[in-house]
Amino acid sequence: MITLHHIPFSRSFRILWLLEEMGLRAELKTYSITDGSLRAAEFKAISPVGRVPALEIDGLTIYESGAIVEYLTETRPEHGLGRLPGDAERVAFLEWLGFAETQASILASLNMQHLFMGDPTPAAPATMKLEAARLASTLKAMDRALSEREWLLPSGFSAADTMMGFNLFSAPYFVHFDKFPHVAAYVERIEARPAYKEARLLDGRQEFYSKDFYEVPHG
Ligand SMILES: N[C@@H](CCC(=O)N[C@@H](CS)C(=O)NCC(=O)O)C(=O)O
Repeated sequence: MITLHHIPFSRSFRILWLLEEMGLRAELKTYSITDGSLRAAEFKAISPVGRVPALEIDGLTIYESGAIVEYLTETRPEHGLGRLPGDAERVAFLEWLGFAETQASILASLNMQHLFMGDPTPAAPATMKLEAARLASTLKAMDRALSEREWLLPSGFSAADTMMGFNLFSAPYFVHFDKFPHVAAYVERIEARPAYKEARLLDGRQEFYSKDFYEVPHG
């Protein structure tokens, strides 16, 4: 029995999708980001600052999406979705897992500024502009890598794609993708994957974004 602590359209999708790629199905415990359930003592016993994902598997409870990805790929190497020590792509694999959080932390800041700090908190246009530019530079790095290959690692699809690919749900709300054609084509390849499609059906409705694009307001 596998249990995934989950919020629709959040980083727990990385794990939902990876499990589908492995042919594994978790029971979902779904939370809302706004109703206080993440702050309950019961959930903090699972994830110390009340964040998703957390995964219960093999008698363990694991939080941090990167740690979960490493655990799943190392304990289930038959799926070929990790790059184990000794693999020529090991370092690149680990770099993408870390880079996914570099990029996601910028997205979290943009989400905070544009979506969650409503009236009467004043928006901070200078911060929004800076974070959008920092997000664009991470997309540029991805675009460069993807100009040479279909997936982030030269040998093919891996869990690095589930870590980074999830970020591309949110990124187009803040940066237009027309400058990043290889990233745009990569999103199409992701969306064509059967495991991704299945995970999207299981994910649930996003309740964050109410606009197609969030412009930086004039400060
Ligand atoms: N580095 C962590 C970040 C987890 C995280 O921040 N998750 C967000 C959802 S995408 C969350 O649970 N936010 C709830 C909150 O900040 O209260 C990971 O990769 O698992």
